[in-house]
Amino acid sequence: DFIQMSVRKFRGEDKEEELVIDYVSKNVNNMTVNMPYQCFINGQFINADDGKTYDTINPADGSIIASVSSASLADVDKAVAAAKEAFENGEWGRMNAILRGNLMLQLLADLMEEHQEELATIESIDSGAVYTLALKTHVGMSVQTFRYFAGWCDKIQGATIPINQARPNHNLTFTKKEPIGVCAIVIPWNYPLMMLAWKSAACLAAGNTLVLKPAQVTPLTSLKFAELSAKAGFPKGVINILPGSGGLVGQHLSEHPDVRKVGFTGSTPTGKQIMKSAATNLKKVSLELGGKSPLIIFSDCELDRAVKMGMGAVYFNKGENCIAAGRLFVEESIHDEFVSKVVEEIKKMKIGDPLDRSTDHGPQNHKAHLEKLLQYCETGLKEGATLVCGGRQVRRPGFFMEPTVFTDVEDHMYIAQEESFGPVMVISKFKNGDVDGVLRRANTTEYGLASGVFTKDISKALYISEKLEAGTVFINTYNKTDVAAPFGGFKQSGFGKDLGEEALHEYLRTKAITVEY
Ligand code: TAP
Repeated sequence: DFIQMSVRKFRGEDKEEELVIDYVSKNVNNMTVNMPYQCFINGQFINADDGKTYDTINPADGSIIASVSSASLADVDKAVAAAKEAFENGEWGRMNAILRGNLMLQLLADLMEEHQEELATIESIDSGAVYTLALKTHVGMSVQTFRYFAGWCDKIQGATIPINQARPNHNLTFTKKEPIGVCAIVIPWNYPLMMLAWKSAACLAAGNTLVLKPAQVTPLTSLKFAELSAKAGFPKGVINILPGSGGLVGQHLSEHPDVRKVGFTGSTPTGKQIMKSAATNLKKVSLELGGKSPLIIFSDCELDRAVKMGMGAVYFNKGENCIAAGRLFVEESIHDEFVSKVVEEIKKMKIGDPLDRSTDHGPQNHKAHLEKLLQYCETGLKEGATLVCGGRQVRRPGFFMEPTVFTDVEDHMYIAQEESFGPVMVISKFKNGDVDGVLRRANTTEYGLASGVFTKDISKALYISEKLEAGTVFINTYNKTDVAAPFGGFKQSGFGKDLGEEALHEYLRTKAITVEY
């Protein structure tokens, strides 16, 4: 309450404008969820300038959840202008860093936590994530991310640097870390709220303002977040959310002369396009792109753990996981046992309604993605890989896909090289003891997001971790992502980190100030 009072005092009660929200409400998951569906610009929910809308679909049954505003180019211009005004002349820039931190930590993160069931339910119906995972990961880690970055707000410091003196005078140089200005954030559909949190929390902690475009197919938790941010007390214009098309809204944001930074997560081809667009005014970019992360399993591992973790590495969030293990290399001597254990475990997985607490595996995010995955499996079969199980759509309404396993996957095959972004385990054998051979194969990819190794031999594990060309290496674990650890890829998986202290610096610029006395 003290913080709320401080924010109100700082902003001046008279400046409070009433927040008018038109909701789409639904009774689902034993609760009522209230979902804003309009663009959020300059602290207000408004229809798109040209009145356009589109439907967002529940992948569990194909039903329409809500008709959402589809932002136009005029809306992008309005949102960028609001973010620029808020950055240059608004209360945000004058707010003490400690108050900014408290706003993120107590008011926003606490409010998100208070609404965690509602957020997780919306995330589940919009993205197909199973509710239990949505609550723990999609929403839980988003809250943690805001708390983590809130702690950085008042710890952003420069350095004092002894430079050559202009004798007989003295000189001193000091550096200041400044926010960059208006940032655009463009995110994908696999973890809609968490991708928002990873980028926005670092961006706001650094003191910037932002315009965010969620993926068209999953706009609802971003808009709910906009509501909570306004209720938490964020000044108008600091956070703007524009649902709409990538080719239009995303492209215009990337080209916009008043946007100084783009934070992007998505596919490698779109990342390249964004880099080209950003060249218009040489904006700073950070790109978290596709992956085909290798997971190497040696015969000297703890096999049951490797099976469990290996399955999580592939099937977590129905495979719609950027760091998913895109290819498993299993040492010949344990290959058949590993595969049969995986198949046994798959039989125990419960596929069904994502809101059911006992469900392990929900629907794929949207129809076009499911169709792409089925095509991917067709290609694998045509190329001569062995389909051990799965490969088909599940016979029930919605966009469900069977957990799939391919073996005998050879290096030249499409499924060995390209990511599926779905529940498809791609297994290749390697010769017993051939450490350098498997390393070479694991690195023969233009991607370099994550990787993993299972072995009890610590020297071998560290040697492998040194040689793998990937931004993240997991040893005897997988998917162990943490808000404090930098996350991001090498090579064509992009550059610039999310999370950890490094992410903060993606949203700061350094000014060097020199005095003579
Ligand atoms: P994309 O097609 O690249 O879409 C990502 C976002 O970019 C969407 O919001 C999209 O809008 C927008 N976009 C499309 N064209 C654009 C353009 N010309 N300019 C600006 N923005 C544009 O990726 P996707 O298929 O949604 O997501 C899956 C991919 O993301 C996978 O490759 C996956 O590996 C990667 N991913 C990577 C990570 C990390 S951390 N490296 C995390 C998650 C996902 P629409 O809504 O219109 O499509």
